[in-house]
Amino acid sequence: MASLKNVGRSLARCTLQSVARGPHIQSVRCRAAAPAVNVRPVDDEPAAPMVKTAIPGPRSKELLRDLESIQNSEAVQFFVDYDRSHGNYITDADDNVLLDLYTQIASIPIGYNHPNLMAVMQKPENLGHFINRPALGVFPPKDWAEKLRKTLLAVAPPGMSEVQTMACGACSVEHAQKALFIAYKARQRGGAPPTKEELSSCVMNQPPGSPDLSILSFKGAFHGRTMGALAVTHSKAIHKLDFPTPLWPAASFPELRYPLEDFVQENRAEEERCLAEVRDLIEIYQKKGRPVVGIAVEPIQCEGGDNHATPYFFQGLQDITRENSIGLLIDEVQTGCASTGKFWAHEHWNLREPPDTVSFAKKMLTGGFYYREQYRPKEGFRIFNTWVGDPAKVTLLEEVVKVIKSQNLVTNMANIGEYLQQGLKDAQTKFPGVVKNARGLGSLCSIDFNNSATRDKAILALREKGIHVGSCGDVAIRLRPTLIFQKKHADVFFDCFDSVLSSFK
Ligand code: PSZ
Repeated sequence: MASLKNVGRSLARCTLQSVARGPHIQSVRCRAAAPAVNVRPVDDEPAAPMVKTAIPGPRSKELLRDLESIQNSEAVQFFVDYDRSHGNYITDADDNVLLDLYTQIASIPIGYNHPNLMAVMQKPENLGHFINRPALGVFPPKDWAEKLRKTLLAVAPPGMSEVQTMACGACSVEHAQKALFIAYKARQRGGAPPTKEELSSCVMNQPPGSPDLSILSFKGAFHGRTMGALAVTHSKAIHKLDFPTPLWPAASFPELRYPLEDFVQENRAEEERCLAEVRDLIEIYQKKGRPVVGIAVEPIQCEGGDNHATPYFFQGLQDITRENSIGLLIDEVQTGCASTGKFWAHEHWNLREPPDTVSFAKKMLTGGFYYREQYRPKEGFRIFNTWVGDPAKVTLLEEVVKVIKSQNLVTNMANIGEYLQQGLKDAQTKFPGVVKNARGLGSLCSIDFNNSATRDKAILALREKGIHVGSCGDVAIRLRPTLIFQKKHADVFFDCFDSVLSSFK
């Protein structure tokens, strides 16, 4: 109950120890004649938000009391009627209809109850995938390779042709990390099998079988909450408190000034500083006897506050991994699947070669990671668990990929992203004392408030008007619209945003 009364407090509490960041705007590039976008309207999508009660309303509060008798439900914001949510609009348990720019923490690709996905659920030939969840690593369905080709491989990052499915995002990051460790040790052994001593010591968490190795990550990063993923997560204390995570190096992530194009020199110097820190840490940890086997990085630090870096930084990181013969893990759990105006955010960087591993989840519906050939383990059962994913989710993804391609939704995200970013820039011009640092890449955009309290108040004020957005970092609100978000939806958002900001002036 307490949390529903105090959503603001709860939001504030989640910033126990966040890293304040500088703002950045990604420049919008000119595109060659893009294919026409043809976003088909979703049946039953409301035309506008409609708010009838406080949110959470009486029914949500009642349901919360019930849930709280079973588990800690402090994080719950409101209960949802998923059957009555359509397209870009979410309907809560009290019949309030909200335009959803947060989309289940950026994880609904083509809106609620998309008709094509409803149809997939009803096809008799798909039922087996939904009813019988297999142990994919040992007993895959007969059409599994074909399904992977039609889905994950059809949208694979350029130059990557191998993929491993997993369940959630953290699990995907964690197994990608394991692929880096396995490849590193395999290289060291030069083709020789592990020694008897390695095999017996690893079972007891002892060297040499359980070696002292590390993965370098960045301050402000979020990669998930399982222990390996948590070891490279540094965004908030609430994620980390009480867990014995290993002491691995964390470098500064660039704190850039915005708009990026106005501060090219300063930002270049800041990125050089961070790259130098990465180089130093690799050397220090080598000397310490805890060598770095890879670097994990998000294309945009999302949970940490939507912190951007430029292609120069990521190219530099890749150079460092090449110089040191270590792996690069690009975590695209939040940035992947078209929202940045390219299918994968790292496609914006013109890397010299593909990254070594790319993790995904959220809008991809299944977790997993792509990897380069040298990161394929030589033995079975090394990257493995009972389910290693779920064909039911990949069956849905097949339709999502079809819709993305047939309606040119990647281009839609580039176009709507430009519109959203411009709207945010206009807002900061109109309300300079209230908001600043409008920034984004495609539709994945955000804006900062002067402090956390005002940001939290804005989120609640927007919700009262029927607009659902998310927070990130200490002072930002972030927009994470569906891939079928259009100008008409953006206009609804901006009308309400303008009125909330006017009330703060
Ligand atoms: O509080 C949480 O646990 C949240 S709030 C947002 C996320 C998690 N994002 C998940 C995420 C991510 O954004 C990146 C870049 N990498 C990994 C993850 C972990 O994914 P899940 O939550 O599926 O384990």
